[in-house]
Amino acid sequence: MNRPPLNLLACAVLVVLAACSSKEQPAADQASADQQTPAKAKREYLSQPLVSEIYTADPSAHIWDGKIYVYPSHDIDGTTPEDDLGAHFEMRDYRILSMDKIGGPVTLHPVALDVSQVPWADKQMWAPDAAKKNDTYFLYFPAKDRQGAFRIGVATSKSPTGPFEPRPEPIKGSFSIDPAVFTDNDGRTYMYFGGIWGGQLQRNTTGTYDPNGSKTDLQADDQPALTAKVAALGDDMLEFSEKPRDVVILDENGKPLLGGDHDRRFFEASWMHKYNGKYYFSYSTGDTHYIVYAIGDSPYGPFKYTGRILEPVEGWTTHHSIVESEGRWWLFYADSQLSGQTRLRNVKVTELFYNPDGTIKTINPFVSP
Ligand code: FUB
Repeated sequence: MNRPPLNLLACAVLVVLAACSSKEQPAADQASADQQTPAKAKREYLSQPLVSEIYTADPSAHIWDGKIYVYPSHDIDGTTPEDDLGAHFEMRDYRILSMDKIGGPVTLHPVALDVSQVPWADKQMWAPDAAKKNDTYFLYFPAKDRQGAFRIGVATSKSPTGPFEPRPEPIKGSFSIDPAVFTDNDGRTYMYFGGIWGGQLQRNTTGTYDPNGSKTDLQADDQPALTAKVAALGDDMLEFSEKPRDVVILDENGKPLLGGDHDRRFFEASWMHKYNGKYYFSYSTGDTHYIVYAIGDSPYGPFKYTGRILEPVEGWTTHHSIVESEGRWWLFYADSQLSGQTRLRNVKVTELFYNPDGTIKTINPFVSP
């Protein structure tokens, strides 16, 4: 029997392959995928990871004695499957980054605090922040206790890069995640904190952690949204000096943002900075992936929702901090550029610009084509 010519065989194989692939993907999806793939492949990141030796996220930046210190989470490649409550963020320790100037070499310091050193903490050392008072540095960090409730702990050191010595108990009256500590010009220090869903704010509405409380905020779309908390710290920087109160974020009509307003309502990742005498409270909208901000006249608020700082990055989460260095403003943030995986992030920095009216120019984490 005559064999068919090779080019005919090749054509037949191609036809079969094409038929198989069109069975896996509907034609419309295939067309849109074809349109998206080249664009996605061409996407260029606005900035590059600060370090690639380890995975880092949640960068809280501070400038002390002319040097820039970044306090990030240290992401690890754990085995827990991804869920809506962030069980896959299994971090166990903190390592600090420092640099003399933005754009210069970055030093990755050794472990500053490990979960095994913290008597009350069980797991999930999430987004930290730091503060300095006199000659002491304070590291504030959330972790789950043995009941599975997030609390916020504090550890001290004489060096900004640690090692830090943890207090034996969490801060009294603390709950939830993502502490961000801000010292005002009058020397008073405030902690902003909280996060919904995995951050458990919706399980702390009565003042006591309810392990059976709701997993999300999705049941209360027409109610004022759950929001961040703020409390002043005492002179020793180790405890709250008052009961935490709500960080109220108002819409354009002076009404609190509603739970259903997912593009604007608070989710997690509080930060506070001051610009031209105004207080800028910024945060992540979580499931819609924006970093947004609201402006107020007092560190307690209320704050008026003003706009977006950062459009969605690659990956599910981002988390930020804003600092001024040598007269320029910088946004530290994180994405998943190095790994392509939500649980393994890397911190970055880019310049942030204000408009003459004090609003912030929205940043696209990708270079526009
Ligand atoms: O890194 C764990 C959690 O993911 C943080 O606490 C949140 O802000 C989000 O970045």
